[in-house]
Amino acid sequence: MAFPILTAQEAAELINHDDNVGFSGFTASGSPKVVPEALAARAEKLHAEGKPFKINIFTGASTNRWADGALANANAINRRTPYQNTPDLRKRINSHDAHYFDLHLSELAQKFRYGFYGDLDVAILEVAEVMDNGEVVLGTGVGNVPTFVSRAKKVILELNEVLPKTLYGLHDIYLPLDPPERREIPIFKPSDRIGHPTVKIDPEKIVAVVHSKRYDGIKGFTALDDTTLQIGANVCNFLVSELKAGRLPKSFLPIQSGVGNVANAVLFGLGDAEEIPQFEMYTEVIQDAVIELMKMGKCKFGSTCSLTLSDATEAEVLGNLEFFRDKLVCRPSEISNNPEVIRRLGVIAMNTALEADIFGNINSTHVVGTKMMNGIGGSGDFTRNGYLSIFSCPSVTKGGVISNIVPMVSHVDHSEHSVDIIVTEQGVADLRGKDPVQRAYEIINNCAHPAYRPLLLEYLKLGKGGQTPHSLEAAFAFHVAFKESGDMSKVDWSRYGF
Ligand code: 0RQ
Repeated sequence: MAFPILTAQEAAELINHDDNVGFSGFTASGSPKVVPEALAARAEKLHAEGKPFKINIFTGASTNRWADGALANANAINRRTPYQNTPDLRKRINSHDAHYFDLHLSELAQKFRYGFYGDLDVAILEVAEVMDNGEVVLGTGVGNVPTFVSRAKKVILELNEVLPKTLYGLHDIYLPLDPPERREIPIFKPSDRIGHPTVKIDPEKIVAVVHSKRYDGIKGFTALDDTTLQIGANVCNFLVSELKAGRLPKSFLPIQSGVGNVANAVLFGLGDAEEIPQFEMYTEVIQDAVIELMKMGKCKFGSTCSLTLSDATEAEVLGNLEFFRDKLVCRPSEISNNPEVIRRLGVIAMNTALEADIFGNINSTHVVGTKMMNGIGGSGDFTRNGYLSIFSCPSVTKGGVISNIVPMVSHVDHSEHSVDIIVTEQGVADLRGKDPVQRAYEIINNCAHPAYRPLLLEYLKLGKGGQTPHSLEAAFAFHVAFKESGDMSKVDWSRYGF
C-alpha cells in the first residue's frame, strides 16, 4: 500500500484545535520533529488571525525543542503529560497557560487504554522504516507508541533519513493485556525479548508520511566538576561496600540511572570503580556515559526505553550498530518501567533529588515547593520497586544559598518509605532499618553541608516530640529564609518563638 507523502506543513493541517495527540519517543530521542515544528508555525498563524489553536499532548517522557519547545513558545499546548523539560513549556506550566499533570511514566499507556484521558485523535511517530503493510521500525526512543497507534484515529509518520534501516531488531515491542486478563510480563533478565521488532499499524490509519533528516538535538552534558565526581565516587564506594558485605550478589544486579548531570557522573564513577563487576542495566534512558561503559566492556547489556544520546554519540552508535546490536534493546515505557519486572530483577535504582529532608522524604520536581521543574519521570517506578533505592544530589546549590538537605521537603515525590540511601558529595546516609530521628542524624551528619549542619541539628532539637519531631511552625524556615533573603542560611529561629 502506498501511503500519502506530505510535507510537514501539509501534515500539520491534519491536526485540529483541541485534538488529543500522541508523540513517539522518550526524552528527545525518537520524538517527532518536523511536524510539531510546522504545527507550532500553524498555531502562531491562527493565533495572529484571532483563532484558537491548542492541542493536548501525550508522550513517553520529555520531547525536544521542535515539539514541546516550539509548541509551548507558540502557546499551543493545552493539556500535557507525563514529563517535560524544555524551558518554554516549564514557563507555560508555571504560569497556567498549559495544564500539565505529572505521572509515573509506567502508568500513562495503561491509563490511556483504560479510557481515563479520552480518545487519541492523532499519533505522530518518528520511524526509521515503513513497510507496505503498515509495519514500522521506530527510531531511538519508543515511549508509548504501541498504545498510541492502537488508540489513534490517524497516524502521521516522520521517516527520518538519519536513522539507518539497520535499526531493525533493536526494539522489542510488547503490549500487555488489560485487567482482568493481564498476565505476567515474562522478562527474567534484562536481555530477554518478549515482543516484536516492529510496530504494526493498521495501514488505513496512516494518513501521511513526512520525510525528515534530523538528529535528536541533545547536547552533551556539562563537564563533571569536583562535586559531581565526588557524588559518583561515594555511590560507587557504597555499592562496593554492599558487595563486600554480601548484601548485593557477587554477579551484581541490573542498574537504573535517572537523567541529568548527577546521574551521568554516577555512571562515569561506576566505570572507574574496579571492584564493581561487569553489569547490566534495566533502565529507561541510556545516556552517553553508558555507551562509554559498553565500549570499555564494563556495561554488558542495556534494556531501555530510549537512547538519550548527544548528537555526536547518536551518530557513533547508529554508524556502529554491529557492535551495539547485541548489547541494547529498546522497549515501550510500560515495560522498561514496569514495577513487576523491576521488583523481579532486583534493580538498583539511582535517581536525583532536588532536595531531601532530614527524615528521608524526597522532592525531585518542585523548585522551592511551587515551580514545576521537569516531573517525576520514571524515578517513582524504579524507586518504589527497586532492590535498593538511592537518591543523589549535591549538598548545596546556587553557590551555597540553598541547602538541598532541609527540615521538611517543600513537595514530596518519594516518601521516606521508598528511600534507602541518600548520597551527596559529603557522604552516604544509610536509612535502612532506622527510625525517623536516627535517620535525621544519619542524613545531617553524613550528607548535609557543614555550613548547614548546626542549623539542621538545632531544628531537630526544636521539634515538639512525637515519632517524627517536626516543628510545624518552623518546618519551612529554610525556604522562607530563601524567599525573603535569597539565602537559606539566614534562617532566624527567633521569629518562630524559639
Ligand atoms: O539549576 O539549571 O539553573 O543550573 O536545579 O540541577 O544539579 O544540574 O541536577 O541536571 O541532575 O537534575 C532532579 C531536576 C536534577 C532531574 C533533577 C537547580 C540547580 C540547577 C538542575 P540550573 P542539577 P540534574 C529518569 C528518572 C526527576 C525525574 C527523574 C529530574 C537545576 O534529575 O528531573 O529522575 N529528576 N527521572 O541549581 C532549587 C533546590 C535545587 C535547585 C537543584 N533544592 N532548589 N533549585 N536545583 N537543587 C528519566 C526520565 O524519567 C525521563
